[in-house]
Amino acid sequence: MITSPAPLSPPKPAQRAGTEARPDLATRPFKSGFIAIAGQPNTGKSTFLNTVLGRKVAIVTPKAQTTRTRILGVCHRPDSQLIFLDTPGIHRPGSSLFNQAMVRTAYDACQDVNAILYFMDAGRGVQEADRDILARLPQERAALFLVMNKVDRIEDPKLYAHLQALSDLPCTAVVPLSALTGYNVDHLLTLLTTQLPEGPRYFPDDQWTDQPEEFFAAEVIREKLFLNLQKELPYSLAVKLNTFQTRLPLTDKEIWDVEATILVERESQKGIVIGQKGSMLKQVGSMARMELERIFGVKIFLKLWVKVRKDWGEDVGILRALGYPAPEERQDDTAEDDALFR
Ligand SMILES: Nc1nc2c(ncn2[C@@H]2O[C@H](COP(=O)(O)OP(=O)(O)OP(=O)(O)O)[C@@H](O)[C@H]2O)c(=O)[nH]1
Ligand SMILES: [Mg+2]
Repeated sequence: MITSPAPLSPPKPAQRAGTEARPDLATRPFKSGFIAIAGQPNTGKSTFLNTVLGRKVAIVTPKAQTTRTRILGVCHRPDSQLIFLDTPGIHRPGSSLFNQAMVRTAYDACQDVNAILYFMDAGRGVQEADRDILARLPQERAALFLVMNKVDRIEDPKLYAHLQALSDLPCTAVVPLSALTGYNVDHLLTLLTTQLPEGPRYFPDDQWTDQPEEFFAAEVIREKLFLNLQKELPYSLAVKLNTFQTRLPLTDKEIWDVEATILVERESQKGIVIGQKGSMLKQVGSMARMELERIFGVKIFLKLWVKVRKDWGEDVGILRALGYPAPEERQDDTAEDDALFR
């Protein structure tokens, strides 16, 4: 009989889920470990995580700097458990406290992991910025995989040139990949497993993230704002969940009340987010509600409010309340972070 092992305790080989049809797996050591997914913004890190897990745990948009926090995703395989840490894209943060904290979050996630997947966009190739960032990663402690993602977008000769440009960089492997089509994803997972130590199942079989549902709901609303709003506006907004509860009494179909506040930095932005006669807010709300209903399998009543919170990105208290990275105090290392791309 297959039983679910308790979290954090190494399962006995005979109890591993999915091993009954493969006796060889029952005798192989179980492997597990942590893998950071890092890279410049928009290189497909979150798309990769969702593809590997076969479900959405991280929001994805065509805009850079979509991911703002470290997002943990657990990939359960018969012989291994791969715990991925998706990270904010590493960019030049300038003087913004929030952006500095995001970049620091990405570097911090690369400490104390077994492997780092460094993502690049095949449409852009290898950039000086990639070399600068790679030089700052703790490569001596973790296996480094250089991932050339979005290869579905380029012709082979261009890909060969990109791979050639990586040949002088020390790493465990260079992997051309398409997170969107799934090309080479299984191969990368197999390579990764060879780099992991024997270890326990850190998470039970039915857990694939450590993100609370509330946080994910706020992220989905933010994704729809990113998709619908133009230019710089998405970077000026944040979503704070006020209410996330089951409506009582329970009916046949569960109903959740979800209320969220969209924070913007200026009064003029508030008008754009609300739109003509509320049209933008309605569109965003309806897209978010449909997706949340599909994911959670419940009926959702969603209310959205818009509030101006000038410079919320500079306010440590607000950043913390939003669940975003926030430093203890303003760090005077702008010059160092600015140097990332030089
Ligand atoms: N053609 C193609 N597009 C991809 C691939 N992977 C990701 N994309 C697209 O690239 C864009 C950015 O993807 P994300 O997964 O949000 O990228 P990210 O690296 O997480 O971005 P940040 O969170 O901003 O750092 C989206 O429009 C994706 O659909 C791929 O393999 N092929
Ligand atoms: Mg992302």
